[in-house]
Amino acid sequence: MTDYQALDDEARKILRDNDRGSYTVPTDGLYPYQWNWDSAFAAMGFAGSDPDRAWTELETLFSGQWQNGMVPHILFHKPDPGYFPGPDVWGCSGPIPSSGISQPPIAATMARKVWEQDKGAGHPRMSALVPKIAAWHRWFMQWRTDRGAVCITHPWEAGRDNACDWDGAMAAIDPQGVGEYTRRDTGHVDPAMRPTKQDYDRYIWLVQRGRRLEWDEEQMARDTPFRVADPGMTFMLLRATRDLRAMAEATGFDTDEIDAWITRLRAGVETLWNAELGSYDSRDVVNGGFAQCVSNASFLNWYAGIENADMLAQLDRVMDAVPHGVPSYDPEGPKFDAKRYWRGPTWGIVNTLIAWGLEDCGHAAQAERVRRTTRDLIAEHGFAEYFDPIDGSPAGGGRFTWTAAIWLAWAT
Ligand code: 2M8
Repeated sequence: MTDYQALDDEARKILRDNDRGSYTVPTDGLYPYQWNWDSAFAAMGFAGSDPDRAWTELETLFSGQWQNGMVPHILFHKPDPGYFPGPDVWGCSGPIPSSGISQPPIAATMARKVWEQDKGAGHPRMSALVPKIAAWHRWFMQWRTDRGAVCITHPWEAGRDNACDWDGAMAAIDPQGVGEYTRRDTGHVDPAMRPTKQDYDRYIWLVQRGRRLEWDEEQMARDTPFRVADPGMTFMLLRATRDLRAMAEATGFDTDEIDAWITRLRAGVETLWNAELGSYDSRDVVNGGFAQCVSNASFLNWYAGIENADMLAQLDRVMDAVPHGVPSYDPEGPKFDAKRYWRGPTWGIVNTLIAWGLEDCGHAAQAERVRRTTRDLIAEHGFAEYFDPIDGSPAGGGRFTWTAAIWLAWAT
């Protein structure tokens, strides 16, 4: 018999242990800083028991916002030798030492969730966040769209670091001159679960390029070898912009510009439909080709309010193919790797977003299937970063903030 009370207690303890006062680290050791979308999930996790702490999490995230509106993917509040690359490698000059790229924009969606649970006392805090979130979304619309689809300039920006989606664009990078560096991630977890050295050379090469160009968006966009339009980012920004609109309306913030973003993003989604694959897919903006990948991000269309019967059939297929879905890459695809991070494993956080979307669009049975499989994985194997979709074993870091957060807010 599963002891749900004990698991709830453990989830709350994980959030407390990873809490650094005004922000939460994803997990002790492996990720010792504040990550953007991890933090948004943490806010959701805190909301049920401590809305004040949930708002603080989001406010701390936006305290690192750059003048151009960008909200960095990592805020390096305190130096920590346990993670590479740190602030000295990024060389950024925002209000808080940070990385120079962003991450999946789910903060608006989570802010709305917190606000819905804390409408009275939370209203002024939500109101204060709205213009900041709008500035961030404006930055995405200005610097990260291609035909309305949201592009990434670094695999880390998508949050799905080594996804097969980027293989083609990564191969176009010649990481010559990147120099020697020491990875820290492989000292914390099994290297077979992490990106390869080939991947890391290119990650670091892209960071060095951004730094050389002083993180100037206009310059970085010129002659870049890496620019990929991502269904995950596009669906998440579309959903988040609708959530931003709801909050803007409630506070009297102008919604005309927000409506125009929604229209453009909606059009962008159409450019990511790969008819040959029968799925939403990443599109290399530099050479125009599709990645030919059904990933877990492909299934975020419902989360963005978009119905698609072919995707429903794809979802049934991938969930029938492995016992513990939703896998981050098609288990029947040629590159599937059950352990390697974003190339096969199941991620509870993405499952959460997929299931919310399914539920909103009236696919209750599918939503319940995704919820149950995620709940059982966590109940049986603990609060891991991600899971092997074939045998369910826990992978990556343990005692993970976002896994604890989805447990408390959604999985049970
Ligand atoms: C992973 O990414 C970081 C780089 O940002 C890393 O591997 O060093 C990803 O899973 C990302 O989505 C996540 O936000 C981060 C912290 O959990 O770890």
